[in-house]
This record gives sequence, structure tokens and C-alpha cells, in this order.
Amino acid sequence: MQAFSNSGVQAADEQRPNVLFIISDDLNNSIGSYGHPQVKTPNIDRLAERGVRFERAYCQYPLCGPSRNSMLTGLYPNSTGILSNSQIFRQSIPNHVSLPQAFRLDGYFAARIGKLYHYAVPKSVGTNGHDDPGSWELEMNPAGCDRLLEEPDIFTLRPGNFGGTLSWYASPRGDELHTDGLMANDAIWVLERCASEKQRPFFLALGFYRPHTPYVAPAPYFDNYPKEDMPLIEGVEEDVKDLPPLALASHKPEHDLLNDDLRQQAIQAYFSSITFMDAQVGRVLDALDKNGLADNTIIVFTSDHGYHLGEHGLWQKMSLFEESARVPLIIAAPGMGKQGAVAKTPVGLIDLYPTLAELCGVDAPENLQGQSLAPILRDPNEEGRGFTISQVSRRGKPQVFGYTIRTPRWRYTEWDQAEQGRELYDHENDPLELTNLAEESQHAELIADLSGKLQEAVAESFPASGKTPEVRGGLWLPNLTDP
Ligand SMILES: [Ca+2]
Repeated sequence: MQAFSNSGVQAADEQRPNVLFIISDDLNNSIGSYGHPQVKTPNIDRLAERGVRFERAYCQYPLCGPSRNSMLTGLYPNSTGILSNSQIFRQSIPNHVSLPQAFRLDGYFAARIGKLYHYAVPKSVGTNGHDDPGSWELEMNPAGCDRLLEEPDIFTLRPGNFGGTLSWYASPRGDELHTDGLMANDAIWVLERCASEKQRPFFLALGFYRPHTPYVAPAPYFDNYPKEDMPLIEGVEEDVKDLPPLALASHKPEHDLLNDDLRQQAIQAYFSSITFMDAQVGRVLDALDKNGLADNTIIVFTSDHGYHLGEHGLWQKMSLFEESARVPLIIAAPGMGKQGAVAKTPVGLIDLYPTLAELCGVDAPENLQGQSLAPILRDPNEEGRGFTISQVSRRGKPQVFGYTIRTPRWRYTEWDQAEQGRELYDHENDPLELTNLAEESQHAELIADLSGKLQEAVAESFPASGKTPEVRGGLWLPNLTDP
């Protein structure tokens, strides 16, 4: 009888799709299939060819911790309470069921390799980081030569600092000695195990660390990007004249240490790290195919936020411009929609939880705030919600917020409820967001409309109580070599 009932479960579960969820850290849209003229990403590109590529996908908060907590809870940052790094939603909304936890509760094998929730990179690489143990049945935290051996050799703008500071290194060691290479090895091993035990569907989450600083990649990847060919942004002085100061407040004093030579070195290393990470993605996709899992596995590829490489004079993240708020997003769901399709309606990382829950028939909490992207996967011309909001905080007492709304044509931003400035960009004519139209009277009606829409969406980003949950307990830093 036991054998009979087990095989009944097996038959039902084998039809449920698996999920391979791949996220890269601090990756912007410098990707071949997104039209980047220089960056080589053959493996992400071949994934795009078998799925739907979202042309306008945005994070909800352009910083690791807040973005990842939002994505993995399906709630806006105003509802998770996680508005800075080194925190986890269990400190604010402990009873909420996370995305991987929902799959676990529904019988899936949920595994994490590397960075899904926040990690202090590179110090916490090799530890669980600011993880949520309730989300996973298996957690793997490899640490490679980039973490354990090479720090003394890494160039950095501020000696001794590697995580928040621009820093890079062309490593003499091969792919599989680096953390991301070890992670791909682990993922291949887990996929082999999953293929041999098909009675349980899996949710395998793989969080690569590159291209986050320090931009460390094996030296051969640097050969793809001759330093003198790396693009430098010009005309910044003119560009920033029409901007409110808070729009540029993510600038760090250390960025003033950059000259053109260092800027080109940094971009070379950032691009090299992307191509290195892409190669690891390729090894995992190959393993999925080789183990006969591809036909029944939904693959997601994304990043936690974008990244500036000098636009508007900015580097890294924490701005509300396109480069910082936008993320790559590719979803390949077997049998859904046309392979290689492109969806142009704005969507957010907030939408991933309801999407995957629907596609896999997994019970999700009723208070999720995003939309399911399933209708857009079936027909990429579907509009869905039709806009996405992102937010960021600026120092001050009380804390000041900037909010931005992205529609298919416009980006509109308000700082401190427009008390400290606003911005309007026409993406049809100004994709680089160089001309702020917010103070031009002919756009008054459009601005009133976008402002109303933004404020309504912001109000809905709070929980039913209307108040952002308080975070209990302090910050902490798991550290492999100095715990
Ligand atoms: Ca990040």
C-alpha cells in the first residue's frame, strides 16, 4: 500500500514545474541581448532566445538588501520595513511566508547557493549572510580564491575596502577556483541529485556574486575588453544642471579619485566580471539540459538592481535613474508564449513571487503586492499594470524619500513629495535621461497625471495598517575569516 500511495504522489508531482532562479549581484543591463554593443553574454543571450525578455524591468529599491527582501517577500519596501542592508524581514514581519518558503510548504525541495537575501560582499561570502533559514532546505556557501586568497592583490580606491568601494583584479586563477565558479559546480551537483529524485519538484536559487565589487574575474576575460575601448561618459557638467541635488546624492567622495584611466579600468573589470558570471550561467544551463530537466523547469534570470558606470557623474547604485533602477529579467517557462519574445510593458521584481506561484500552482499569501506576469508570458503585448515604481532614501532627519514611476514612455520622479525637486524624462526622445522636463509648463497636465498615479501607487505600497513595520534588533555581519 505504501508503494502504491507514493507512486500516486510521484505521478502528480512530476507534472509540477521546477524553478531555476538565477540572480546576479549589481548587474545592470550591459548584456548582449539587451543591445549592449560590447559586452559578451552568450549564455544569457541563449536563455533569452528560449524565453521572454522583459525590456523594462525595474527593482523596487536600488540597493541589495531592500531590493532582495522586497522581491523574495512579494512586498514593497514600505511593507517589509527593510530599507537598508544587513537586515532580514524576519526582524520586521516575522510571520510572512517568503517566496521559496511558499514552495517548501507546498512540497518543493528549495535550495539556495550563494546570495539570495543580503550579504555583505565580500566579507560575508562563504557564510549564510543575512539569510532566512526558513526559506531553504539546503544552503550552500562556497568561498573561492577571490574571497580567501586574493584580497591583498585587489586594486581599490580606498585601501582595505572592497565591498562598497570601486575595486578590481584580473586574477591568474581559473574559473572554478572563484566563488561563482564553485557555485556553478554546486548547482550542477544539486541538479544531478534533483534529476535522480524526480518525486519532488525543486526550487533551486542561485545567487552569483559578480559583477559586484570587487570586480574580480579570471584574467582571460579581461582580454575581451581592451581598456582604451571602454566607454567614457561626456558632458556631465551640462547634463546635471537641471537636476535636484537629491537626484545626485548617491555620489561618494571616493568617486572623485577617479580619472579617465581608472574609469576605463573599472569598466573593463565590470564587463569582464559580467562575462565570467555569464560563463557560469552557461555551465548551469548545460547541466539542466544534460540532466533532462529543461522541459519541465521554469528559468528566471535577473539582478537585484542596476549600476551606474559614470552616467550623470554617478557610479554604482542608489539613484533613481534608469541605469540604477533597471534590471535584466528573462523568464523561460516551457510551453508558454513565443520563444525569444520581448515584453515592453514596465514590470518589477515585486511581480516575480505571484508569477512563480501561479505558474507552479503554489499557494501564496493573500497580501502580495505585485502582479502575476503569466498573462504577459503568454502574450508579450499584454500591458499588465502598465507602470512600475521604485524608491530610495536620502540621509536626513526624518529620512527623506525619492519615488519614481516608469511608464512605457515616461519616467517621473519626486523627491520628498516634490518639496525637494522633481524630474520628468521622455524616453521616446531622451533614453539617456539627459533633459529634465519637469519644470516646463507645456508638460503641466502630464505631470499632474503622473504625480497622481505615483502618489496612489506609493500609498498602496504600505501595508493595510498604513505604517512601515519597525525593524527589531541591530545589524550584523557574518564573516567567514573573522566570525
Ligand atoms: Ca546588489
